[in-house]
Amino acid sequence: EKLEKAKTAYTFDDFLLVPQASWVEPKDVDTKTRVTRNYEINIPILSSAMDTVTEAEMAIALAREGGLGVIHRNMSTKEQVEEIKKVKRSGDITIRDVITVDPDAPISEAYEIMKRENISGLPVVVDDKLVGIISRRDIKPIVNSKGDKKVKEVMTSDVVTVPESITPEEALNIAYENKVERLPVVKDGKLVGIITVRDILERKKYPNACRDEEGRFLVAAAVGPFDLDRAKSLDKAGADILVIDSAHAHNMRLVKYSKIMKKNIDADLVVGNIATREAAEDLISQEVDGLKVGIGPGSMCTTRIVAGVGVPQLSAIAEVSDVAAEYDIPVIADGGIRYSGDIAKAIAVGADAVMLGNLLAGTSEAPGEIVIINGRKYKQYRGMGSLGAMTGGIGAGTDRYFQNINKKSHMKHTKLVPEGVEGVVPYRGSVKEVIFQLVGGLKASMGYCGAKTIKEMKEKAKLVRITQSGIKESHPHDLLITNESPNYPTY
Ligand code: RVP
Repeated sequence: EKLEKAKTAYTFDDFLLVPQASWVEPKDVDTKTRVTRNYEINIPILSSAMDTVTEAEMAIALAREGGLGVIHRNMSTKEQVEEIKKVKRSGDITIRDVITVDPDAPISEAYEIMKRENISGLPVVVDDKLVGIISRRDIKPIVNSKGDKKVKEVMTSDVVTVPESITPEEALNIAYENKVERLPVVKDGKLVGIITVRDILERKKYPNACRDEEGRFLVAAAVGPFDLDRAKSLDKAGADILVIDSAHAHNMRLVKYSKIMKKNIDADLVVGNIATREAAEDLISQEVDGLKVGIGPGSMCTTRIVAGVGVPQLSAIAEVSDVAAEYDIPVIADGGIRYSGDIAKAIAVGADAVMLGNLLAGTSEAPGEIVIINGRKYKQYRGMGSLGAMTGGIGAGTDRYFQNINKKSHMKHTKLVPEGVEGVVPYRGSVKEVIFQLVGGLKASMGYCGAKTIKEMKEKAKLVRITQSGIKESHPHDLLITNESPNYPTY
C-alpha cells in the first residue's frame, strides 16, 4: 500500500521547456530576482556555502556580476567575520581605515608610509581633524634633499572634502572639477574616510553589481542551526543575509530555533535544506525570509545512497515553491545544477534563484589551488559532509548532518558517517566567464519561453515530459566532439 501511494518525483533530465510564441529576445531579458523577503539580486545565482566554493574572493566576484555569495562556516567565527568585512570593504567607494600622517612628521616618514602601503597620498590629521593632504608628487622631488622638511611645510592645506552622503557620480564630478585624485570624507570636521577616483572608476566597471544601501556589495553567510553566537557576530559584521545551513531543515528542533535566530538578527534569514510541502509550511510558520530546497541532488552528495533519503530535485523545487508562492516567500534551488538549462528549468517550476557548488568550484575565485592531472587542470571540490570537510577546518560538517564528534578523539574518522565525497572538477577560468555563459543560457531560455522577467518565466513556462531516448537526443550525438564548448564541458 505504501508503494502504491508513493508519488513519482522527477528531476532536470526528465523534462524540457516548450518553445512558445515570443516577442522577447535574449538581449531584452531582465534577470533580476528576489532572493529573500527583503533582498533582490540581479542574476538568480548564489554560490554554495562550502569550503571549496565560497570565501570573500568568490563573494566579491559574484556580487560584481549581480549574484550573491554565501560565505561557508567551516572556520572560526572570527575568520568568517573577517571574510564578510573583506567583501564589504571591497565594494565600498569610501575607504574607512585611512592611513594618516602627523603635520609635524618629517616628509621622509610620509614618503616611507606611501611607499610601504603603495598609496599616492596621505591625509594630514591632528586628533582626527583634517588639516591637510600630502601627495607623493609634493614630496618626491625633495625627499632626498638635505634637511628634512616637515609635512606641514609642503602639504596642501586647502583641501577639497566631501560629506558621507556623497554619491559616486557627485564625487567623480568634484574630483574632476578640482583636478584631485582623492577626496577626504569629513563628518563634523573629523576625517572618516577617503574616496579615490580609481575606486569610483573601478565601480563603474560593474554596473550589474549587487549592492547594499551604502553602495557596498551584498553578502550572505552560513550559520549552524543552533549557533546563535555566530549568527549575532555575522549579523554585526554586516552580513545582509544569514543562511541556516543544514542537511535536514525539517528537524523540528531546528524549525523552532529558527524563530529565535530570526528575532536576534537584523539580517534576513534563509533556512534550508528541505524538499517537501510540509517542511515549507512548518518553516514559513516561523517567519523565515527565504527557503532553500535540495535533499541529495548535489554532485558530490551521497545522502540518497547512504541514507536512502531525498527527493529528485525538480519535483522538490516545484512542491516547495507552490507553498512558498502562497506566502510570497522566495525559494532557492540548491544542488544538482549542471548546465544553464537546469537553471531555466528550476525557475520554470517556481524557484526564484539557484545555488551552485560544482559549477563555481572550478573557478579561479574558489578557494584552493589548481591541480594538474594527466595534463588537464582541475580544482578540488568536496562535500561538506565528506570526511575531509567534517574533520578539516572546524568540522562544521558534523552539525550540518547532526553528528557530534569528540574533537580530541584520535579516531575521528571511525566515528563519522559521511554523506559526501571529495574530488576535483575541471578548472573553468574566472567567475565572470562562467556567469556569462550561465546567464546567457538562461536568457536564451527565457527568449524561447517568451518570458521577459523571472516572474514571467515562473508563470509562463511550460514543460514537456521526456523519455530516455529524448534525453539521448537532447545531448550532442553521432559525432566526435573536436572542439570543447565553454558551456558544454566534455570530460
Ligand atoms: P552541486 O552544485 O550539485 O555541486 O551541489 C551543491 C550543494 O550540495 C550545496 O550547496 C549543498 O547544499 C550540498 N552539499 C554540500 N555538501 C554536501 C555533502 O557533503 N553531501 N552537499
